[in-house]
Amino acid sequence: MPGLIAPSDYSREPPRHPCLQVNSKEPFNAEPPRRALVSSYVTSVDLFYKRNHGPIPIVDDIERYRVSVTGLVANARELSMADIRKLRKYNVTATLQCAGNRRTAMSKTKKVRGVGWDVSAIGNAIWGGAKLCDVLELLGIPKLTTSTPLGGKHVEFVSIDKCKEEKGGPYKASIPLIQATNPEADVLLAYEMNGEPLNRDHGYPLRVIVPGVIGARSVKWLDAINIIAEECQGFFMQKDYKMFPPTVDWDNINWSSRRPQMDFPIQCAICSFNDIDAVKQRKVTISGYAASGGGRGIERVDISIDGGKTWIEAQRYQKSGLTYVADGANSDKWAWVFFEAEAEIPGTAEIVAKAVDIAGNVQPQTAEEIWNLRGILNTSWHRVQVRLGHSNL
Ligand SMILES: Nc1nc2c(c(=O)[nH]1)N[C@H]1C(S)=C(S)[C@@H](COP(=O)(O)O)O[C@H]1N2
Ligand SMILES: [Mo]
Repeated sequence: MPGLIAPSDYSREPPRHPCLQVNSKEPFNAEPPRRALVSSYVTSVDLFYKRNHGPIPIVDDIERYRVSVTGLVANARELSMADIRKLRKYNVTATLQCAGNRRTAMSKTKKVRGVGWDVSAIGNAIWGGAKLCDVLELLGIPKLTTSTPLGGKHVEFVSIDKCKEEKGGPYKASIPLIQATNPEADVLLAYEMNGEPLNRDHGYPLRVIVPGVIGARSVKWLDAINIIAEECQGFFMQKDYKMFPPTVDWDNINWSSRRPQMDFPIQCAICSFNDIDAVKQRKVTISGYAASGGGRGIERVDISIDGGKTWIEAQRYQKSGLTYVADGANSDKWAWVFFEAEAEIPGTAEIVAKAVDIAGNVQPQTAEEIWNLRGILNTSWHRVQVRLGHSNL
């Protein structure tokens, strides 16, 4: 596609914030420190985790940039940024979470393959752009369409970055057409993040945002949108980002036996402490984030200071001064919820957090029971060991 180019090496990467903890340099994968993550409900672009599979693409001429929309539709089109900006603009506050969030902790049970992440491969931003359903309507696909007359049932997003896993080909993923054409699903073609044009790391000039779904489906640096009959056959849909049971290992894996992961499950993490930490006073404030997929709100966050024997309920909030109500008119449906609780700890304490969503889904107790070879979706109870004493660890 003219206007957008994909370098084949890492000599032209964008500048990045020095606070980021870098988990892999090439491709660049990094997350902010825990405490910084929960310092703001809307994550700053600089600190937002960066998850890449190749060198960052470059826009050489935004005027020439087009995204092609083709496939099983009567009238294919090429859309410029001006065409997309002409459509009604929506600002959707949505949390993006990598399926690999908390992978490092899962590896402690038994080694998993993949980039290691602490608890910060997640962030919450205000994404500005056009709704995908409005873009598809330009092509004559009505709202809430399951299948086009030509048999299109999925919408594939294709990028231009060069990914090793795709043997140098681009990153791609798809979602069902019914979700793409549902205005309530809020799937965006986003050109802004927190009121600014997207930066290179996050998909400039145009990316997909699929709220409530693992980050892997929110394709950055969009080159083409294809209406297709079957779900995308790319590596990241078929040979990655699938959840297997603990019995499956690299010698007996059958990738086609599982569906690609879409919604993320209920998750929460404590961000006010490291996994092993020290405090100067008995009285502590325990805070962090909770999020669930599919737009499910957070019903409850439970905190224990005795390893899970007894529990107290944490307070939840999205905006200060406004009580968070799951499914409430003032709540951001697709966004994380912060929690906070105060407690007095004895000399040493295992502090635990677990969240419950509005469907009553709860987090599993241990990583063992959900261990999977790719180390995705570690949503086990988050435990930190805290002792009274000096904090120079
Ligand atoms: N083109 C492209 N899109 C991509 C990726 C990628 O490597 N290339 N990574 C995906 C994954 S796995 C995640 S978690 C999110 C991360 O988005 P972010 O870097 O803006 O946080 O982008 C997704 N979209
Ligand atoms: Mo991811």
